[in-house]
Amino acid sequence: MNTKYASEWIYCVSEFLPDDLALNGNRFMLGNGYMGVRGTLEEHGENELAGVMLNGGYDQVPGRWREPVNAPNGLFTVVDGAGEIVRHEQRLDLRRGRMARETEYENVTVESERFVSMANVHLMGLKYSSTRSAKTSIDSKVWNINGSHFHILETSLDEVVVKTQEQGIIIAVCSEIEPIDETSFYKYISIYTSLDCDDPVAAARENSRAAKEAGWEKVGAEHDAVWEKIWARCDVKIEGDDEAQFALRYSLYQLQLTAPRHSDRLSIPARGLSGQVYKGAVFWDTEMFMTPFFALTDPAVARNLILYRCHTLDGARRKATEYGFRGAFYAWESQETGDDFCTHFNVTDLFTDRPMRTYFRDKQIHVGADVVYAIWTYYEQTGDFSVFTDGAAEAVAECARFFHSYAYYKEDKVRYELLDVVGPDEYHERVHNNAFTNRMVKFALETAVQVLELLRERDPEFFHTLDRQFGFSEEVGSWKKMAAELYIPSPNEKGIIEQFDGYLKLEDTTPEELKTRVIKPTEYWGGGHGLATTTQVLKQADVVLMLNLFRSDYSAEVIKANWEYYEPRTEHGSSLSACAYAMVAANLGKPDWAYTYFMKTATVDLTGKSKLYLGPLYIGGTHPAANGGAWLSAVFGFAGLQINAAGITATPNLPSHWKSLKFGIEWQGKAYQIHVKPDTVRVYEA
Ligand code: IFM
Repeated sequence: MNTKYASEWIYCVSEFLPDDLALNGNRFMLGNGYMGVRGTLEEHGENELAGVMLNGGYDQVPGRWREPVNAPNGLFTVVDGAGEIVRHEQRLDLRRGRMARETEYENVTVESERFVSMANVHLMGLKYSSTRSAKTSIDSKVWNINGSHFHILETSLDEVVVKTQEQGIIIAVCSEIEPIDETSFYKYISIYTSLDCDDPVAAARENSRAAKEAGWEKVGAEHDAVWEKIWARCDVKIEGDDEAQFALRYSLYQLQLTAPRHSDRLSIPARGLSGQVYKGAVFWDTEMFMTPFFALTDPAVARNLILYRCHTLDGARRKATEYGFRGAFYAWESQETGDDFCTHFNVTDLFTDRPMRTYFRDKQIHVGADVVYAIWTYYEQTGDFSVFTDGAAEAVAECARFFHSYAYYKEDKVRYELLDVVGPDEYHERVHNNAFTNRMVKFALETAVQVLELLRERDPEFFHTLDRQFGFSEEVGSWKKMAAELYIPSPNEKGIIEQFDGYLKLEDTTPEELKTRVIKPTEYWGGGHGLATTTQVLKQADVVLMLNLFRSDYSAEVIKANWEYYEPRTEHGSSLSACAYAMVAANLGKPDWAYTYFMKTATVDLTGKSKLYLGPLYIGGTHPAANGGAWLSAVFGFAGLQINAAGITATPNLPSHWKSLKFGIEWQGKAYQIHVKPDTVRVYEA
């Protein structure tokens, strides 16, 4: 085993394995929400998947997918004639967000340390030393999945300016070197784009100059100080399980480095800032698995994530219109405008090499309800009413309007139904009455009614202005009716809630058995003729996720029956799945069932054990939703945290070998510490 936790805060790899390059690029990520820097070595370039991903900057090469921009790499430094690697150690310090490496080549030894400043989001710092002199520059020949995005405008050793193809975004990377001795130096690298300011070149130059003037110690200390504050808010301490402790901390680290603290126009892409997989797009992952974490640990970040959806509401309106509906239909794959960049043919058939029609974009309507869920939980937990007047009330109401226009009213059954949808389980497309979707939509409609009432009561002037513009109040009655009469599948005589109409009549088998039928290892199990399509095998938590969110609607017997029914049928082909099973099991008083799923979600970016291909498409990278899921599983699962009008309570369900679990939350503007042991709970103001 060449990887280890060198201490409770340090992750360390002590061997250089070329096969692990992609994985280590993810594992050793640094970032600050503005940019994500892959943990490749300074001498690495496009072949080793070096990456400086810019959050929110997208570009399209004609005829290819739109993807986030990988900026010129200012860390690039090589020593000619170094030879083969003899010894290598690479360390990531989670507490301070710094990566260090020491590599002995046949002819030279290289040491470096780097950070991506949390205090100054445009800045990276590199300290480099070698036993022979090195050449440092800015590498503009970068790794891209869908073609080269740059026209190079200027290039020199310390300044590269490029322009993107589609929108002509100017990206300026400038650096200043401070020599330490003949073979060692500090390098201050700055990135600005024309999305940030009018003159990115001048801004990047000035930023590097000022950093050099301040010096390594000072800019480093400012960066460390922000990380210290971050950890003070979100750290979780597990007593009795060092492996789980490290994995959970590491998950929080990965999540934090993606968080946009500096802007309310950005969110967190499904693969974080680790690359261009999934087009760098924002999915429901953010609202369901990340925003709840930030809402309770760093509400300002959660607010930014919510405002991103408010700023992109027009894109969602355009999508609703495109499909012939009213209101807002949020994108399945959202970039900077909120338009949907998910393609109609999202997977290539491995047997025919032809694009397969998938319906994620058209039918995964639950995404709007997930946005509403995040907004409402944020409001409930923070009490921040201003989010509604800053755009969230309009977003919530437009989602309700969309759902009403999407639904069918069945006269004979005297109920509303949601037909032709895709639920979280993407292996079964175009199904009717997916339990998760229907329940979430009911929640969204009820929330919309509640939000408008709240607005009318607390800010009548704003309410009337909004209403004059959009006429929501005329529709509130129809939303109430639909919420009351929307069909929610009930448990059958065995307590099982059918995932969608007809699910229980499908062939009953397991993922293990399906694997024996596979012809090509990475063939896609869903779509029109995938292996799972005609069976009850589901890709990811669906009914179980619904039960986790609406626990109080169901008895413990029903929840248990469904966990036991769906668990052996779930492939966990999505990293979003494990945490739902962990949370529900823990709340059933089965923490040892939950533990396996907790560790699966908490270690996904350490082990790299996640699905790497969707058909022939590479989908690797980091997994911020699973990282968020690790926190949710610990806090809402093992600690059994419940927050409602009555206050904060916890009902511990700790794994048998855990002695205690301690964490902080911020609720209604006050900080609390919660310390649970198997038989005791302490909640106190911090
Ligand atoms: O949003 C998920 C989806 O639920 C399953 N496929 C991957 C997406 C991005 O993580």
